[in-house]
Amino acid sequence: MRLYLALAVVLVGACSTEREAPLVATEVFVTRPMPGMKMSAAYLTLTNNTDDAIRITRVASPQYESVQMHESIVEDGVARMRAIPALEIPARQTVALQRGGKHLMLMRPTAPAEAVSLQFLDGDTLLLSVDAAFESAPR
Ligand SMILES: [Cu+2]
Repeated sequence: MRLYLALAVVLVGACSTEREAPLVATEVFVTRPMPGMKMSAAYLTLTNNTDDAIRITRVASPQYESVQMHESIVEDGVARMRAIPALEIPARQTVALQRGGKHLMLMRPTAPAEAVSLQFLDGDTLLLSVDAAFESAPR
């Protein structure tokens, strides 16, 4: 019985450590570049587990020359994207970056890669680093 309890504590401990990381990314994936295009989009869900808003002012990736935070908007009936200067995740909230909404634009790959590492920063402070796989088939 004692052993079971100890195991349960370890398991719960591992889970809550994961859950209690200040900023957590889930459902991360990167689109394969469209033919002839040197850009991909990245989608993910970001959860802020702290009591303060988290502000992402910059995203970087070693596999791309540039990463921009974008927002899809409809202007005069035309769908467009525009760069957003920062992404704020309110305290204890989740923000989804998804098709038709906010997303990351990965521009100009530096080398062929099968995985993409994304670094989320506030100024020069690294908030989170995640590895993402390309989605298996283009949609
Ligand atoms: Cu975009």
